[in-house]
Amino acid sequence: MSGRSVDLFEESLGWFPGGVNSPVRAFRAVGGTPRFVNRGKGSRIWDEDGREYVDYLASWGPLILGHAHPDVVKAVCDAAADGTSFGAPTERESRLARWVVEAFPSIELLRMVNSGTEAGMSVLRAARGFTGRDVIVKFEGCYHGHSDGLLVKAGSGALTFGVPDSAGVPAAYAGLTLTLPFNDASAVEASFAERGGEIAAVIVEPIAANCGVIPPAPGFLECLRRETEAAGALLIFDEVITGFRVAWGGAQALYGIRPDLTCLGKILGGGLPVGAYGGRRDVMECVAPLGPVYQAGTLAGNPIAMAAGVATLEALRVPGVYEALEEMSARLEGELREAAAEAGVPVTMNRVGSLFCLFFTEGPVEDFASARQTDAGRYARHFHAMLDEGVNLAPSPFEAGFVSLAHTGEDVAVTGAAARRACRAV
Ligand code: KE4
Repeated sequence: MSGRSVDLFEESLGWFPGGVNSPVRAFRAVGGTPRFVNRGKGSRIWDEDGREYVDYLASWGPLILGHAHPDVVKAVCDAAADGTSFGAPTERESRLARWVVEAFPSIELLRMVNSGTEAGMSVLRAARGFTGRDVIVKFEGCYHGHSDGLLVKAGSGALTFGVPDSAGVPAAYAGLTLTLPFNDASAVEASFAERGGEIAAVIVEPIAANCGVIPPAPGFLECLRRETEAAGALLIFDEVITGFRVAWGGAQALYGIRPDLTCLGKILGGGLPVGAYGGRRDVMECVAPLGPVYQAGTLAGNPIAMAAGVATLEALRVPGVYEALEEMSARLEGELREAAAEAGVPVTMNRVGSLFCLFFTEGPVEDFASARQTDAGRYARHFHAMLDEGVNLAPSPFEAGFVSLAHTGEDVAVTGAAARRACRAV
């Protein structure tokens, strides 16, 4: 392959580890040269060589409205014209908080931060500060950002590169993180029976979306709610991906579970750096300057990012939005299933609303162990075949795909035709 992406990758390898500013962008799981993107509009992105793609990566989730949505662009430009940051409270932060609290009744008090990682890191500190306990429970294959206590048997890039326990995390620290199999209620009950009194919190992606997409098994989330309640531990839903994605009120609305704390990110910032954590008032009142749990950030609540988030959420409050996402996503699912079936390629497609993934295995895929059965080599070949056909998917078998409000029936038809050719090729 030649062209601008190759040249730019050559240069970026001289600046950044792996030539990227986030590992999953480096195509290490699928091979080849990452495409350098210079423009997006609606459901499409263009690379530096002028090639156009139907995009289902959506910047790993934030762009539920599609790229360069006019309302978001206008909001960002208008906010920027008033100044980019003041280090002082602004009304824009409250405007975004208003929509968060409307969408998530479990969030009585929240704090804006700059990423999902900061949200995950901070929410754990608040949980430990509130309970006075040290042990955290997480689930294999779930990813909650790259803070030390959470990089234990993590998902996403950590899983893809087989380093679920990152170097640099002190064993003493990792030892405070108990990792259980996702969707295994009996393992949760056994751990609480044995160590319930030590557990500060359980943190979970209510729909696991960093080991491919795995919905919660019936009763699993209810088990987490019951066991944490009984043990005086806190239940934390990491809704960085699912928040505003699978429903206006996220997975907690979809499954009717009220967590004690929630992490948000991605869609919340509409493509700009925003994360948030929040929940029960009594817990959040432990956070500085009210209480002894310290957490801070120069650009937290940044007015430009807040403006992008407000514009995004206001577009999502329009009646019928989630029905439209469901309808287009179901059409895409049909096309991808048919393409694989016609080519005799065994696939399992897991989907919740506009959040989906394709496993190259007979399936079903209902837990981490079965997700790992996916044929990573076939995934990589399919990824490149689709890329060559002008369809951009996640460059890793252990990630998710996203349909936006900008995707049209034409996009889905183009994707289906590309998938028929790609499945035959793999
Ligand atoms: P960020 O720090 O990347 O904003 O958010 C961390 C995070 C927290 N919680 C969940 C459920 C997440 O999925 C993420 C980040 N997701 C990955 C991809 N699945 C971001 C892509 C990347 O690392 O570049």
